[in-house]
Amino acid sequence: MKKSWQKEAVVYQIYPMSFMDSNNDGIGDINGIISRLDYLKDLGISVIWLSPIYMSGGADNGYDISDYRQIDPKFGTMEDFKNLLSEAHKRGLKLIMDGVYNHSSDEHRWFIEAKKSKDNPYRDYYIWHDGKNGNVPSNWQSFFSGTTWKYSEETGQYYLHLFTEKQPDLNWENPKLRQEIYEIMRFWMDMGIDGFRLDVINLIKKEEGFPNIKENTRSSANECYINRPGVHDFLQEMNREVLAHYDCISVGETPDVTPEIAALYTGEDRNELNMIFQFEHVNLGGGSSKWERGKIKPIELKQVMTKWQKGLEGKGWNSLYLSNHDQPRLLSRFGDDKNYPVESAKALATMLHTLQGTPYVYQGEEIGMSNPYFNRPEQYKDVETLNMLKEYEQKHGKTFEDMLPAIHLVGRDNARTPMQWDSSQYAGFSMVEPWLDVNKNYVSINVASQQNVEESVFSYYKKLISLRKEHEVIVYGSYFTEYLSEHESLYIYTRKHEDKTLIVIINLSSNTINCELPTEIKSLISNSENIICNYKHINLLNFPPFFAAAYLS
Ligand code: TEU
Ligand code: CA
Repeated sequence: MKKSWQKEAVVYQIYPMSFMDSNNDGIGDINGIISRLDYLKDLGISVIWLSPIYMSGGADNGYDISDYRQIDPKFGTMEDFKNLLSEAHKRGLKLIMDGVYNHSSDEHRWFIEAKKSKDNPYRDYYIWHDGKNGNVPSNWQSFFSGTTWKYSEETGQYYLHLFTEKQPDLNWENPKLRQEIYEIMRFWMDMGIDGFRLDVINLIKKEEGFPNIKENTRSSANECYINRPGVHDFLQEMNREVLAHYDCISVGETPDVTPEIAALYTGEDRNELNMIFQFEHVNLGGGSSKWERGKIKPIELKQVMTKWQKGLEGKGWNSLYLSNHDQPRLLSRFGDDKNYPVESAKALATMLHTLQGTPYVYQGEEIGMSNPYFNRPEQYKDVETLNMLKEYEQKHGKTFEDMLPAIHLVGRDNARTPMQWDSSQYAGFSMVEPWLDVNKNYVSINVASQQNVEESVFSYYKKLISLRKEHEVIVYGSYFTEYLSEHESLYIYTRKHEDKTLIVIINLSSNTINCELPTEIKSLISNSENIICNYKHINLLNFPPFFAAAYLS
């Protein structure tokens, strides 16, 4: 396997609106991020990924971009951004930006032009259709509720939007559009950024003729606009035109992929992307849609992680994440935020940092932030949640109260509450009331109370990140072998690199597990050093709730 800084990195995702507010308007900003760079340096991460800070229509918190080359004034100025970049680089931190190129904002100059007339030079930057039999062109459903087609009065045609109607899809079939995107990417790369996280990049190719989705299933959507074969031509072109010319990191966000498909996006000889975000583990919990999900069994999580470890081994590279700005807090989803918040935060972190792949830490998980469980409708801001509420009310007569359990479980606002820096009002995020309420638990769960405290979740993350720098086996270790794979909650695996073996044991449940370890593991451990553990005393017959330990031999 080729060695690279992309594989050795630990990436930290910043959601700028909620990270740090420097000018007290209640919204996080670039100068706020600069003021916290030393914190990130102390944590030990090597790459910062910034969710979008470009000029935006504000319909999807920045994922609806109205000018790809400007900074949204609510975050600061271009000068502030350049300053952030140089301050990050000064500290040896790399910085990557979000590239949102499947769609723009309807407030983008291109779209304002395009919708004017059918012969406007920008018309073909977007996807237009007359409709079929006096109706929408297809039965496709938006990720954010309702049809994906919006009728545009000016020209009597529909345009496609896989997300909100304020996010028209860009037409990648148009070579001029593709060149514009590559130029934008070069603009930022030439400024000195270190790469891109590419938003829903496996959706950019749509099936010709826009066939109807047969059933509302994933494989059916795959026949229309997800992972279409032609997407690889676009990505190889993007690689040739942009990525290959820089020493950069490229990570694609790709819903609905399998390891086989992921190998196509990330295979080293394929010249597409370094790595992708798959969704299988975050989509666990059953149900026909996101809002019908239930609890996740530890064994299901084990099985998915193992599937991806084995599936990409030698064929591609994993991105490892348990949360981001679209997911609930990992502690609340995979751990036990009521009874074992600290233990489960550490156990899950152990898994995140010791599987093969590049770990991504989402702001706040390193101090064990959990879902806020807001109970009032006005506390929710996310367009996905708000649209869902409208849809479920219209279609199924459901009220906010009816939907609250689902929102508590998977709503996106759960992860977007302001970063908890200290126990002062508004958690040290701002001096004024923030755009989204602070989680009430900030009084006890915050950075100030954890930095330099040995037992804290923060110190545990710091330790894991530093172990990655010390031991190559954590990065490059291969030959993932799982033990007791049928066990309902003990996750046990080893990884090998040269003459080193890493052994990891994690109890993914809130129960104490009595279990005799396999002989092979016992003998490996007997000749090894314990490099991290989230309990003071280790008893290898009796694993307390969310026990986690890693050994090196
Ligand atoms: O997310 C894409 C995506 O798949 C999400 O819509 C996901 O399915 C959903 O959030 C799960 O509930 C990306 C961005 O990460 C997200 O913030 C944007 O809203 C979306 O694309 C549109 O740009
Ligand atoms: Ca601000």
